[in-house]
Amino acid sequence: MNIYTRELLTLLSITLAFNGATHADSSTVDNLDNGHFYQRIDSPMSWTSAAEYCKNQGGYLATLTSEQENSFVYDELQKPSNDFCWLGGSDSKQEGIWEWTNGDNWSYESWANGEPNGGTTENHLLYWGQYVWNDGTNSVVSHCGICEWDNATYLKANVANGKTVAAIGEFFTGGWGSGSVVDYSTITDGVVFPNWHQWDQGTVWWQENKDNVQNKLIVYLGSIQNIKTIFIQVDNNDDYLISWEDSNDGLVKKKVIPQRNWGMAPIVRIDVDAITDTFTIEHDSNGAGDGFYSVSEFAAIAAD
Ligand SMILES: [Ca+2]
Ligand SMILES: [Ca+2]
Ligand SMILES: [Ca+2]
Repeated sequence: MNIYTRELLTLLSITLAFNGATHADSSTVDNLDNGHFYQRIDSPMSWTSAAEYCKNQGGYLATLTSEQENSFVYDELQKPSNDFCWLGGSDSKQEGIWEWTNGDNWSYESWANGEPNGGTTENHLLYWGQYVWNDGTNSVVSHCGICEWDNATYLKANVANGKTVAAIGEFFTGGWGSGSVVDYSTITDGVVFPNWHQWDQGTVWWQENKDNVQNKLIVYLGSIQNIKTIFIQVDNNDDYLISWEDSNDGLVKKKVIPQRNWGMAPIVRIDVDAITDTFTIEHDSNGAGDGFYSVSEFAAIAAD
C-alpha cells in the first residue's frame, strides 16, 4: 500500500466516523491505482446472493485483474475479515474456463496450491489464504463478499451534474491571486473520474475574507433528494466544511474534510445519507487554512 492510499484510508475512516452510522460491513476503500471502490459485505451469502447484492448497489463482485488489485483488496478487505470472501469469477458456463462475470478480461490469476480442484462441483471464486484463490461451491458455503465499483458506472447517478451553483463572495479561475472572476456554473461539470487529479476543468479559487465575506459555494439539486454519497475535490492543505439541511428534522448537518499532507488532492468520497436539496461548500473557519482555497469537482449520488 502506498503512502497516498494509507493517508486516504485514514481520511475515509475519519469522515465515516462523522457519519455515526453503524453497520457490520467494512468501510469503503478506494484504490488510487485504478480509481475503483471496494467494500466487504460481512453477511454470509452464497456466491449468487453476493453477486446480486453488489449488482443492486450499482457494482459487481470484485474482479482482481492485476497483482496490484489483488494485493490491495487482500490487504484492505480480505485480511481484516474472519472469513474467505467471494470474488467475481466463475467457471460455471464452461468447466475450467474461468471468467470475470462483469466481462473483465481473465488476464491474471492467483490460485492457491492445488486449486482449482473442484471440477464441476466448484465453480465460484473466493479467497483462500494470503493473496490466493480457491474454486468453491456456490450453494454449500456461505461467505462474505467483496463488491467493487468503477467510477464511470457509479457516477451515472450524479444528480448534481448540470445543476445550479451559487457563489457567495468572489471566485476566480486561473490560480490564486490571478485570473478572472469565474462563471461558477463551470464547477457543475461533474466530470470527476476516471482522472483522479483533474484540476484542469471547472476549478474555482478564492481568497478568504478578501472583502470580509465568508466565501461559499451552494449547489442546488433542484428538488429534495435522498443523497447517499458525495464526491468532492478540494485544495489539499486546508479544512473544508460541507453542510446541508436535513429535511427529516430541519437540522443542519456537517462534514469536515480535514487538511491532508500529500501532494495533489485526490477526490474525497463522503457517505452522507442526506435528504436535502442543497449542499454548501466552504472553508471550515474553525479549522486549518492558509487563506487560499479551491474546489474542482463535486458530485452527489442519489440513493436507489
Ligand atoms: Ca477489478
Ligand atoms: Ca469448476
Ligand atoms: Ca476448490
